[in-house]
Amino acid sequence: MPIKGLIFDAYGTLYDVHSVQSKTEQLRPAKSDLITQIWRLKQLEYTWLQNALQGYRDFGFITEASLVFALRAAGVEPSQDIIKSLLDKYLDLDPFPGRGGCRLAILSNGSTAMLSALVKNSSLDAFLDATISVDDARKFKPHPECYALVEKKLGLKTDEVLFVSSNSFDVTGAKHFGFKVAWIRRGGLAAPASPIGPAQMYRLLRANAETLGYSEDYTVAALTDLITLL
Ligand code: LAC
Repeated sequence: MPIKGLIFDAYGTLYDVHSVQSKTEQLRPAKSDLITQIWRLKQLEYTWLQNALQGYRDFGFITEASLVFALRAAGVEPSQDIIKSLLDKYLDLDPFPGRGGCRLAILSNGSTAMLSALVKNSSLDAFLDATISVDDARKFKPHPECYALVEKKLGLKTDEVLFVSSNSFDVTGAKHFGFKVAWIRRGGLAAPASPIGPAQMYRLLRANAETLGYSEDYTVAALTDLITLL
């Protein structure tokens, strides 16, 4: 089947979640890397925990709860000012460069409110046919009901979709669901120098391929390389 739709993950794929570091640097320079990395690790962990609990609280709640965890873990008092300033940055993350008759859409763990702010603030809304939030499934990726939203919302069959993500757990989930998958491999690490810091730890855990046997169909280095697949 020809590919009729390109469906993108948002956080980490179209938007750089680590761009919050510009704010953590301003607020707590000595703890900036630690807060930034723990925040994202814990945010995803909380989505999986919520799925396992079979309860749903949207990504805005998860993002704030994981931020409070990260601040406390880094020894920083989670004041309302710090929390607000960092959550505001989450609605205006830096987009990665590069975009590209396929339909283009986002399928993200982000809540409807978070995603509409994000695509508007980055002007990506003009390029997208749809921005699909897992809010409608009340589960987080990699739950199959999340990926099933693509057919419900866009009428695209599973084999008409190329799903694009830099998050290796999302590659596993999308492949398990049946999509063709392109993995954007951003900075995986094989043999880091020792000792390593929080950013290297993050890359070791999240930027290397998962080993559960659901391998991607294509690996690219950047969004701009996707054009070679179409
Ligand atoms: C998303 C998370 C997985 O955008 O980054 O869905």
